[in-house]
Amino acid sequence: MKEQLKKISEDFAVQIAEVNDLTALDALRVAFLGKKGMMTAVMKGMGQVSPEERPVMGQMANEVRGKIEAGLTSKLEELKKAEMEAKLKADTLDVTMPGKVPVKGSFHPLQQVIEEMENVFIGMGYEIADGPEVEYDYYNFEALNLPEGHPARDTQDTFYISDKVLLRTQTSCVQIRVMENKKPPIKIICPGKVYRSDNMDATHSPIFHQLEGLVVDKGVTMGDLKGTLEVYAKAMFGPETKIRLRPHHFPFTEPSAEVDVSCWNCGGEGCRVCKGEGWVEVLGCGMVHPDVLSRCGIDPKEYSGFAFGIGIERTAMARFGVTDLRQFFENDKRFLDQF
Ligand code: 2NM
Repeated sequence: MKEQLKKISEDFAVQIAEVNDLTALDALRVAFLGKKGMMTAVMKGMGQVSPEERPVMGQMANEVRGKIEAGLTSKLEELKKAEMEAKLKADTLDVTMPGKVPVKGSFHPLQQVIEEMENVFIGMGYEIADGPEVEYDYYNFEALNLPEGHPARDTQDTFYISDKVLLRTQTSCVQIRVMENKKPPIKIICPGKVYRSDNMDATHSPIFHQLEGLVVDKGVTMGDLKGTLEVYAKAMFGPETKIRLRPHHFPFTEPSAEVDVSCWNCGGEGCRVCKGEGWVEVLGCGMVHPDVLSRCGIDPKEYSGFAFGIGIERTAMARFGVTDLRQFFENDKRFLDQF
């Protein structure tokens, strides 16, 4: 038995040295200390040992078992430590590596122009109103003095959803809805998308953007309109900018006018931007037609109002020197990155 224990002890010393993972370690534990393991077999033979020798053998067996247990424990710790070290090494953070610079986006040039315009009018006390892009024929045309068969409807041919439902051709429908629902004073701007069944070219698009303004109160005059547009023009095109109103016709305003600003490029001398004119047309406006007011439940004898409509694309083309409107809709990053 003594020989047997000595052999077990030596075998264990050799085999534990070769273990280098947890599975092998467990297999070794089972082989030496398990129920069917070598130590158990030795202990079973203890009954055959003479009573004198038994305490000596017992002590020796305990020593061998203790040595095996200690060997297994220290190997386990060694393996765990190695595993942790490997993990730490793999997770190393190199703080000297160059950082990743996040790609910073920017607002679309049309959105930039819309926000600039909004800020000018917010500064004059206007509120922003919006409404549906899919509209009733009534709000888009009829309420604005454009009954069925009116020749001006041809210049605003749009996309019909049904007989009475269409894609709005201007944002004026939002203003009609506001006038129907709110008593004056009214002081609003309506920026948004509008639709016309035009073919795409350098100056036309079936989808474009407008910002329309509306003021209704007691005693609102054409002078108020002109002063308002002067503030707008100076803010958008520079403090030296002059404006001029040319008589025009819109069915929903009377009188109506088209508005030119002195050329921001040459100051009025005449250049490529203003095509030698010294002036550039930037918007349409007028005093809200009394029939439009009364149709919305506003008494034209008590109240008057002015309105104006500004084309966003056109203003953005002027502002950024863009000559082809299609570039705003193509989403070519090389174009957009310039703004
Ligand atoms: C323009 C030109 C002139 C306009 C009129 C109205 C409303 F709803 F009050 F009648 N909203 N917008 C108007 C007037 C729009 O765009 C060139």
